[in-house]
Amino acid sequence: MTNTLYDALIAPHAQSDAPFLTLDDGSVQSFAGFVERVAQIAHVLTHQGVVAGDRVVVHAPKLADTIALYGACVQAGAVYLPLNSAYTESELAYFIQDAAPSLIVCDAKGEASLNGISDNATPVLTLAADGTGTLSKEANEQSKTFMTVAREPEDLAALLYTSGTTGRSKGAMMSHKNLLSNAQSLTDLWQITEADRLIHALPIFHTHGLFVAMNTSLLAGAQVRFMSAFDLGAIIDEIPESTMLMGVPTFYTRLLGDARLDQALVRNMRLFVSGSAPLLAETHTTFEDRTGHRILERYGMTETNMITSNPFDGERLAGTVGYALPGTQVEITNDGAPVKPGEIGMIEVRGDNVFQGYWNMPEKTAEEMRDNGFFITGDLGVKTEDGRITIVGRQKDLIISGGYNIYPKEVEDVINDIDGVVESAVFGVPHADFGESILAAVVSENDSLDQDALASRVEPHLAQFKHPRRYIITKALPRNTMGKVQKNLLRDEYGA
Ligand code: MLC
Ligand code: AMP
Repeated sequence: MTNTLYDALIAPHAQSDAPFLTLDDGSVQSFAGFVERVAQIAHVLTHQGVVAGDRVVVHAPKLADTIALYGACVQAGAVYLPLNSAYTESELAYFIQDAAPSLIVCDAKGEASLNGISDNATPVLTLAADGTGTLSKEANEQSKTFMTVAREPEDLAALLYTSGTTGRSKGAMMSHKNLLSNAQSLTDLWQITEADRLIHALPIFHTHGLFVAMNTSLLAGAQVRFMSAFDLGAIIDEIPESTMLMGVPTFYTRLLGDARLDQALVRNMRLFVSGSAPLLAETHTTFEDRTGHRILERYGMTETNMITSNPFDGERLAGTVGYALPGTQVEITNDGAPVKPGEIGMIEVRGDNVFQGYWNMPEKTAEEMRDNGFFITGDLGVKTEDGRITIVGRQKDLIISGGYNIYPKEVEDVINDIDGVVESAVFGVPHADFGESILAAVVSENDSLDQDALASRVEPHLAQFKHPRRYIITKALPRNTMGKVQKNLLRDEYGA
């Protein structure tokens, strides 16, 4: 009996008393303790009727038990479906209806609304920020061993929702092989070992904090300083005791804003990784001047896991995302045909890292996945003769704020639904902390729709990070001769 991910990431640690997760209160969970907790939670899943292939929705705080729940889904053969803890009730309703989960695990505060959304048809267990709740209570009573459910490389391990240019979120189906192959590539390339200690301050509902950070640590047997949330002071405190940090560019600009960051502080650190959004070349060079470390920038996507990385040994070039990972092919194309080195084109990716398609959306999968297996990322790039890739822009209409993706269409749909709004255009402008910030230009036929009125109508529908930071009331949106809204003109006008 084999279970691809469990056998590689979790089973090898069953006898290890080495520390795995160090939490904010200083308590430490050993690897063996983690394996046992995974088993206890796997029993809870089974008792709730979860069987192989069933989706388990997780809308919970960042806790050791949340990671054990991910492990338990793997061990029980279920499909782990994490959701951003900032999502509103109306956002959650869509995911639950689309994914038809067999179990929902949520923060105690969300229990009533999630029960309402699922019409009490799906069992709901709770996991509160202090670690209490019905999931942990039931788990405490279970055996610490569990008969692992067989799962093949092609079986699904996770479903990660990603928004799209159409405004409707799509569930990216990730197989055991997709996740394991990428964890193996990154662990080898970045030379992660059991001597490492990773500072983990990312959320665990996205591919970066969950798969890039946790799967590699589990595979290598590395220790993790598992922070419940981003806390600059805590990161500074942990740096001398740690060897690695993985973050979005905002982590690095915030670190640079702290006078304590210097060469002496980072003397024990081995690697700083950045990804999920473009790292400004200026941040890269300033960070090197202050610390002597060249941040290693890598590039990825929910659907593909990680695609490229700057070298571990070798030149990490500011402004580039490095080379295709081993086992991953990257082509720069024009209408599907590869262009010459130095020419700009669409970044396309093929390899074991590329997902199985969108949940329940074969037509969307067909639009973005070519018959030859290449996935069309929507990012524009250029490749040198020797294969080094630079991202030069995006064809998709996307804003990345602090590493979170915001698809303007989703926000425009909400604004356009407000009585009196004629039309709107949502766009990103440069922001010193978040990289990009979100603005909305609104054409309205109702004079009372001011900044506050618009903000209060949008608020209940969208997670906080998707809220426009400013509404610009305007008579008309700039359009080209084809009638298409020219967001570049809005960005130029309001960018400053
Ligand atoms: C928080 N806020 C944000 C925001 N994060 N607004 C816009 N964009 C964001 N990213 C809101 C808060 O709700 C708050 O609102 C206000 O902004 C200020 O919050 P803060 O205290 O400064 O934010 P903080 O909690 O410190 O969070 C910032 C952050 C966080 C950068 C640490 O956003 C973060 O962890 N980002 C990482 C996201 C990530 O993991 N992305 C990977 C996706 S996977 P108010 O009104 O209450 O003041 C992917 C593929 C790949 O992209 O390649 O990895
Ligand atoms: P997501 O859909 O949330 O997985 O976000 C994936 C997108 O983030 C990619 O398609 C890119 O546009 C962007 N991205 C990730 N890493 C980088 C990077 N290093 N530089 C620029 N953009 C990045």
